[in-house]
Amino acid sequence: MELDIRADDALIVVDLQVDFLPGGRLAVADGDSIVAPIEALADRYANVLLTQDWHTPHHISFASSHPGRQPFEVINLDYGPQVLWPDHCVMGTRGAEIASPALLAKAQLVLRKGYNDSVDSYSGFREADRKTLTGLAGYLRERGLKRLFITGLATDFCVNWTAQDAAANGFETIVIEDLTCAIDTNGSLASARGDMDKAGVHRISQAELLVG
Ligand code: VGL
Ligand code: ZN
Repeated sequence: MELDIRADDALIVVDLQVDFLPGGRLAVADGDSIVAPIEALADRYANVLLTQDWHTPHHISFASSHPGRQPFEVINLDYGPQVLWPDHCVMGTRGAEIASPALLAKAQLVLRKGYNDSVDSYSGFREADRKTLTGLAGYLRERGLKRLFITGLATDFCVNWTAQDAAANGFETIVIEDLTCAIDTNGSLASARGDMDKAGVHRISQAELLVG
């Protein structure tokens, strides 16, 4: 697939935050390697949007909120299975900051998610209860942004869920896979790829973007 970049496209950079980079509290391997290439790509888009994981201090997705549980264990909550994580991206802390000042300066919207104490939100569109909406779909529709190019962290969690919900909302959705990095716990990367394919999400490499 070869794609040109249009004026009504949006580049969505998912959760490029200090805690998800090496040295952070939920570091994604090689996460730092995609920062400069995403910054360069962002200069080719008229519309750049960011998502920001933004949790309460004792968020339900933290293993520390469940005595006796360890990070990367899965528990069942009323909305379904939940992977437990190390404490990360606590609202207002250094770890929650967007790791790229250049992207932060360029962003037209920084969409925070995961701020409800008792519900996680991998997706930028909809919380893990699959009911509570963030408003992102309405924002994109009102702005006439039709095609979404998704990059960032992590491929198998927040990129995956955001991309699936984007496609479900009728947006043409393209994940630029080599501008994402995965956590890959318990086969999560392989299942994320299968789920994105089923949802009609296109997965491309940045080389497929035509320089125009
Ligand atoms: C993410 C795990 C927990 C992500 C966020 O950005 O992919 N993963 N919170
Ligand atoms: Zn999180």
